[in-house]
Amino acid sequence: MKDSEKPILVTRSSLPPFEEFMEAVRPLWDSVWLTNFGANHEKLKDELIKYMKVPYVSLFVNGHSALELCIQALELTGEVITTPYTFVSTTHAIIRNGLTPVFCDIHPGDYTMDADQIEDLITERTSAILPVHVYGNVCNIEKIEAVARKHHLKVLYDAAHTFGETYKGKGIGSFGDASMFSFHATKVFNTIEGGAVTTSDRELYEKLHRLKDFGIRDEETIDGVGANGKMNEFQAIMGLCNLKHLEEEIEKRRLVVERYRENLSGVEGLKLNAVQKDVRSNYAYFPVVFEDAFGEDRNQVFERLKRHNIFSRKYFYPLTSSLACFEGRFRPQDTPRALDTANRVLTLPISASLSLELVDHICEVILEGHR
Ligand code: T4K
Repeated sequence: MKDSEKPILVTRSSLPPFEEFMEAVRPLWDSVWLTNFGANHEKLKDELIKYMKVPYVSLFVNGHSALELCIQALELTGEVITTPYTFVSTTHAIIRNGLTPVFCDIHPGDYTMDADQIEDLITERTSAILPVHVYGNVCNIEKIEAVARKHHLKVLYDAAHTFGETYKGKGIGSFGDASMFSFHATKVFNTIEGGAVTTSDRELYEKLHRLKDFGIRDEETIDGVGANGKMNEFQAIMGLCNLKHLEEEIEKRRLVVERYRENLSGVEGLKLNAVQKDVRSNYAYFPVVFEDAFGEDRNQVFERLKRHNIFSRKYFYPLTSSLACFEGRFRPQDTPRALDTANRVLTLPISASLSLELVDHICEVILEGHR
């Protein structure tokens, strides 16, 4: 297939040079140590502590297990205040721990949880706040943590989209009680599948270590009802190789975002993602909200892009509070901004390998729908 005939997908995994990965996996054929906290696992963990500017990094087989097990490790109970404007994993992790998600509406500027509405949702059953740095947009950390302190609540961030970001010069994973990151193939940094929890709390780190290894404390003592959430050596090697090229990859993404902004800024009815002060962005996603003034609605643009072989995505539609598996259980209309945004948003293709010419082409196709 010629390059010009290939579909343009919402993203494309970053891979290290083939030989680099093969050289790095070769020693496994001597050591025959494939998983259970091997040498590469330990090396990746050490490198991430430095890169992410956090005291502790616990690696996981994927981001979702990291989130589920972190909720368990924090011993949350009752209700957890969270956002419905996220990938299904966030809500599932709460429910699969036997807890009740209480949905807070989103901020109109950056689509993260509206911190001014949290206090109204607190009851005597609330044990934690679980906000999402959605699209890599950083939540209102100061306000969230002030509310949490006042009401003695835990804070666990779903930071799946914010790998490598900093806020006021601090690693984004250094806030709250803990943060969960995803290293899935579709993310800015990938270990094929993978994830991590970062924390400043040594006790929590040690507990997570045991819980992702079935709750094993030592060969004869299993004192936690854990699961298997361990990252294996092939994943860790992919991470070590990708980490070497990460700054380059983020810079390429920055150029893509800049080009989108040049093409789409100032178009009536098109709302582009917020540019946040004090944040070093990783350019994970490029969401665009189609307001009535644009002339065509989100679904029309989505379909027209498809006819041009361009596959944008409706991240995050539907809201997790309106998923079929929860039918009748939640009231999506109680978070009207989230509901409206989910009906209007498209995330446009973005990856380090997307050429600026293709960005121009995507924008031209979008703007055909502008009245
Ligand atoms: N919290 C939040 C806020 C999250 O967004 C996520 C995951 C999690 C928690 C859970 O973390 P993990 O357990 O996943 O580590 C994708 C990802 O599977 C998921 O990781 C991600 N969020 C979510 C937003 O998107 P899909 O089903 O939309 O991905 P898929 O398979 O359609 O892939 C999208 C595009 O990526 C493809 O069109 C092409 C490209 N791609 C995909 C794969 C799988 C590649 O280039 N290579 C690949 O190997 O869910």
